[in-house]
Amino acid sequence: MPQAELSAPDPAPWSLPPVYEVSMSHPTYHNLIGGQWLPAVSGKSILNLNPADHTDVVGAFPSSHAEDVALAVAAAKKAFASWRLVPAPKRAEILVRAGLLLQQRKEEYARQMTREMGKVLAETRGDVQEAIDEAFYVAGEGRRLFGVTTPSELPNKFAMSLRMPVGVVGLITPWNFPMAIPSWKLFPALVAGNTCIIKPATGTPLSTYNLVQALVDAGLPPGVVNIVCGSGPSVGMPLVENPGVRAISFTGSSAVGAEVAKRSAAAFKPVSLEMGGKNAQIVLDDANLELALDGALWGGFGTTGQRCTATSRILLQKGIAARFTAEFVARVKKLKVGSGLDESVQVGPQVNASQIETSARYVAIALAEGAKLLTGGHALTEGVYAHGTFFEPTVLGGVAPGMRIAREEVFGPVVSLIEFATFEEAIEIANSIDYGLSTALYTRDVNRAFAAIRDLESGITYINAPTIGAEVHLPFGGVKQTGNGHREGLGAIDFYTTWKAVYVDYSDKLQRAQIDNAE
Ligand code: UN1
Repeated sequence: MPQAELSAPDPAPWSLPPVYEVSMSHPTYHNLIGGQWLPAVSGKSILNLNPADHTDVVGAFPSSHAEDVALAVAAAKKAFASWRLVPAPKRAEILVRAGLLLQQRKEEYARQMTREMGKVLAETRGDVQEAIDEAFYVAGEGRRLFGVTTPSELPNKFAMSLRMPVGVVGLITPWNFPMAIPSWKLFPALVAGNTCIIKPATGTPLSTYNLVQALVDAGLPPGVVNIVCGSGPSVGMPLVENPGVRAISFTGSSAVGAEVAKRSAAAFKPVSLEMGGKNAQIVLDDANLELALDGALWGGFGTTGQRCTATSRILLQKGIAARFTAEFVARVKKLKVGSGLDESVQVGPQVNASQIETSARYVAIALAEGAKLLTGGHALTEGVYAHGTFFEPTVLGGVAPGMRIAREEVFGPVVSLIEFATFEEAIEIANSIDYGLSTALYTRDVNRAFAAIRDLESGITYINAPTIGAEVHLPFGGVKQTGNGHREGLGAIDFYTTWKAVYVDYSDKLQRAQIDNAE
């Protein structure tokens, strides 16, 4: 049995920079397995392209398969034997140091993230900041992994419950928050004593490398975090099905989430799923309209509409609907679309061509259903847009709650306007979908605000603030088909630990629970 390490590990003498070789003028990155940067067994790689300019190759990343996953699982298992014995406050110190390193590297990492993912610099700085916030928040958990003590029913017997690590955990993360979301999963998993294999989104792995590099430089021992890059079917599913992986945390689409859940269930493996949204912002007649417009613009078109929490339905009460619509459309028309590296741009590209196709397809579906195109609706393909995947900020009016455009997730810069008469009707429309991630209500009526907090079926509700903008230390997740009941942020530790009940009998005789207790 390995001994517990009493001091934090030395800063990573084993670490190599992830840039392994340069070919065709772009860097080639390898998997991180057991502290070594290894090429995929297949020898193949996947190019990471700048969505604002596909001639700009960010790097080549390994195209891995089940055999790479198996190597990573073996490394993570080996590392677990000693990592679980490192005192949690010491594990937490590594997170603090990683957070400090991320602060130093924030600008560099934000620029790299804009290059690989597309969102504007202000937002990629926010994404790195979210990982910094998560590091400092979760580091506090190192001294707060509280268990519970309770009186035993028998004399001279002590009872307590402890949080134990789960073991090797598999983390599958999306492209829209390529550093923040990996940090939501990695940091609580690590502080709780687990070892991890992370599969970053196929199109945006570099930001996950940067996050893990900060951990490595902060002193994380080899094998505690392993990165395996590749597609969902070739890496994600083998990770889910590998018997050495004890739990899976997944953020992504509902279709893939359903498959992950099915395969995890077959192995009785705990799985945390965070999936889609069709988030509504409700604007009542008494709302501060300026504030509601600012919120709708940011919630709808921030991150080019590519957040799970993005505002995709705006529910307008009849008294303000015409004014709001006119003003909103005028503001949307003025949004500057372009490369996120240009500080004056407000809306970056969509992440890839398939997302553009989805946006275009949903506009066509909406128009066929009878919605009206108020602005936008097309891919931008000319001039400065020629080499990227850009889509016009789009507003659809006259949308009825039953239409597909009002019920299905688009994950692009496409916002639907729906009118309603009464507050009760607004709540009903907001709740009439299969998803339940985020909702927002704009009103000055405190009574309605509290009724909405109670009645809106969503994991997150904002009053007089947009549907995006969750902070790391509150629970993040949704109800209905958005998730399966787990939460990131507050509550994540519950997923990455398992309870152990402990009984210490100091009576020096056999005491039978339930039986001797009855006397
Ligand atoms: C997402 O919506 O995909 O709450 C993640 C927010 C961010 C995280 C969003 N902090 O908007």
